[in-house]
Amino acid sequence: MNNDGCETPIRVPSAPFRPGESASFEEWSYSPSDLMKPDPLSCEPKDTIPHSTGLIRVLGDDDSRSGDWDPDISDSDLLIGLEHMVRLRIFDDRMMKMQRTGKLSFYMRSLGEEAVAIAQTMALEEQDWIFPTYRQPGAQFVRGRDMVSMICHCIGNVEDNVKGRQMPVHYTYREGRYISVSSPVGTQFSQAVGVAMASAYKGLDEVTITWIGDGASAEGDYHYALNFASVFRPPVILNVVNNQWAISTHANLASGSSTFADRGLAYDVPCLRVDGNDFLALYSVTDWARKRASAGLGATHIEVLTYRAGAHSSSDDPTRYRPSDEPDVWPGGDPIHRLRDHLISVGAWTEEKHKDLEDRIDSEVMAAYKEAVKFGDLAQGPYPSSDTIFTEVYSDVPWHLQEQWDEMNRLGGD
Ligand SMILES: Cc1ncc(C[n+]2csc(CCOP(=O)(O)OP(=O)(O)O)c2C)c(N)n1
Ligand SMILES: [Mg+2]
Repeated sequence: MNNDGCETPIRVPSAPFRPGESASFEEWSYSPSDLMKPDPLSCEPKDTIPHSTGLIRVLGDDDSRSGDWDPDISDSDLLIGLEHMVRLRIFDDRMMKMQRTGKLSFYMRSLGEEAVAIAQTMALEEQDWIFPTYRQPGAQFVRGRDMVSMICHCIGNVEDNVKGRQMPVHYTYREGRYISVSSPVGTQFSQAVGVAMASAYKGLDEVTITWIGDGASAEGDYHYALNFASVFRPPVILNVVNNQWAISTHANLASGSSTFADRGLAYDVPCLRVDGNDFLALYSVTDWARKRASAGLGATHIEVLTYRAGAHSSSDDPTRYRPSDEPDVWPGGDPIHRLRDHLISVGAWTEEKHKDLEDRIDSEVMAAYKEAVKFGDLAQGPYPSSDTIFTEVYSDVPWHLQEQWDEMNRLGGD
């Protein structure tokens, strides 16, 4: 039977819960002590079979950190990570409000997924390349991007570093080796493998990290990337962020495998499945994968198990396709609360300090917005000059574009 109750010769998985139903997930039985950490320098792909079907965790349900995967990271660095996550959440909240009041044309939040890019980028070296999706803007905070410049991009004003050529949130940050987010989803995966191959060819200690969504991992780009990673063993970290949804399509339509992680085993690449709301576990698996990559042992394939707690984008209404209580019953909890509660439990943080941090960051975001609109707002501009349509792609503008450029000027383009 398919979803409509008709006999069908093919299996068409339906989402486990739809609006009006009550969502529930099985309690996670995975604990930090379940999985040992293999030596990254001698581990064979087949040694990671348990890691691709289980779940690597460090932060337990009692807020403590433990297990073989507990990484070498200090409380002071964890506090930096916590601050970046809080900054991203507040930035997202404010920008979404700007979108709702007509000050931005479009926006996408990372709600519930803040730990992913922030923990993983913190585990890298600064020369490493980042090939993100729109759900990893947090990596830019780790790499030091100024919030004013991010807002200028989202508005598309004269200070937008990509001059209005990209959708909002599809950032480019050259100084941070953060490669332009692609609107056609999935393209970054094979590009990342290519760049990693180039780094290896040049003999540089540069690792490339990339992410793809569960939905986009059903595309060919994902498999091309894995195949090249399997054959050439470049220094690349390939993450599939399984946040359960691809807009309104459930993750179960993107893969028939038991987990997203274990698909990489067929390509003879080590595979890890990690609790994506556990900052410490994310840091740990990325550090492990980087050590292998840097030692010339090739790619690691990681499923980041998480939940997209918000709407897909400002154009989406998830109450149309999933129960409204579903985000609340996700067993992975909230990544910010989990790290905050851990740091409080070891005496490195307090509720009061957390509240002060939120207030300080909220003021920071509002000050950044006021600064950004000095370079133009959505309604009034100024916007990048129309001449920039023709610049910065070719060093010598080809004749057919020059003709169009001249015509635009004749017709009175700005
Ligand atoms: C090649 C391509 N197909 C379709 C789209 C439209 N689209 C944009 S995002 C998206 C869902 C992606 O879901 P997923 O890969 O799970 O990432 P998530 O949004 O959950 O992070 C789709 C279908 C697109 N941008 N590019
Ligand atoms: Mg998804």
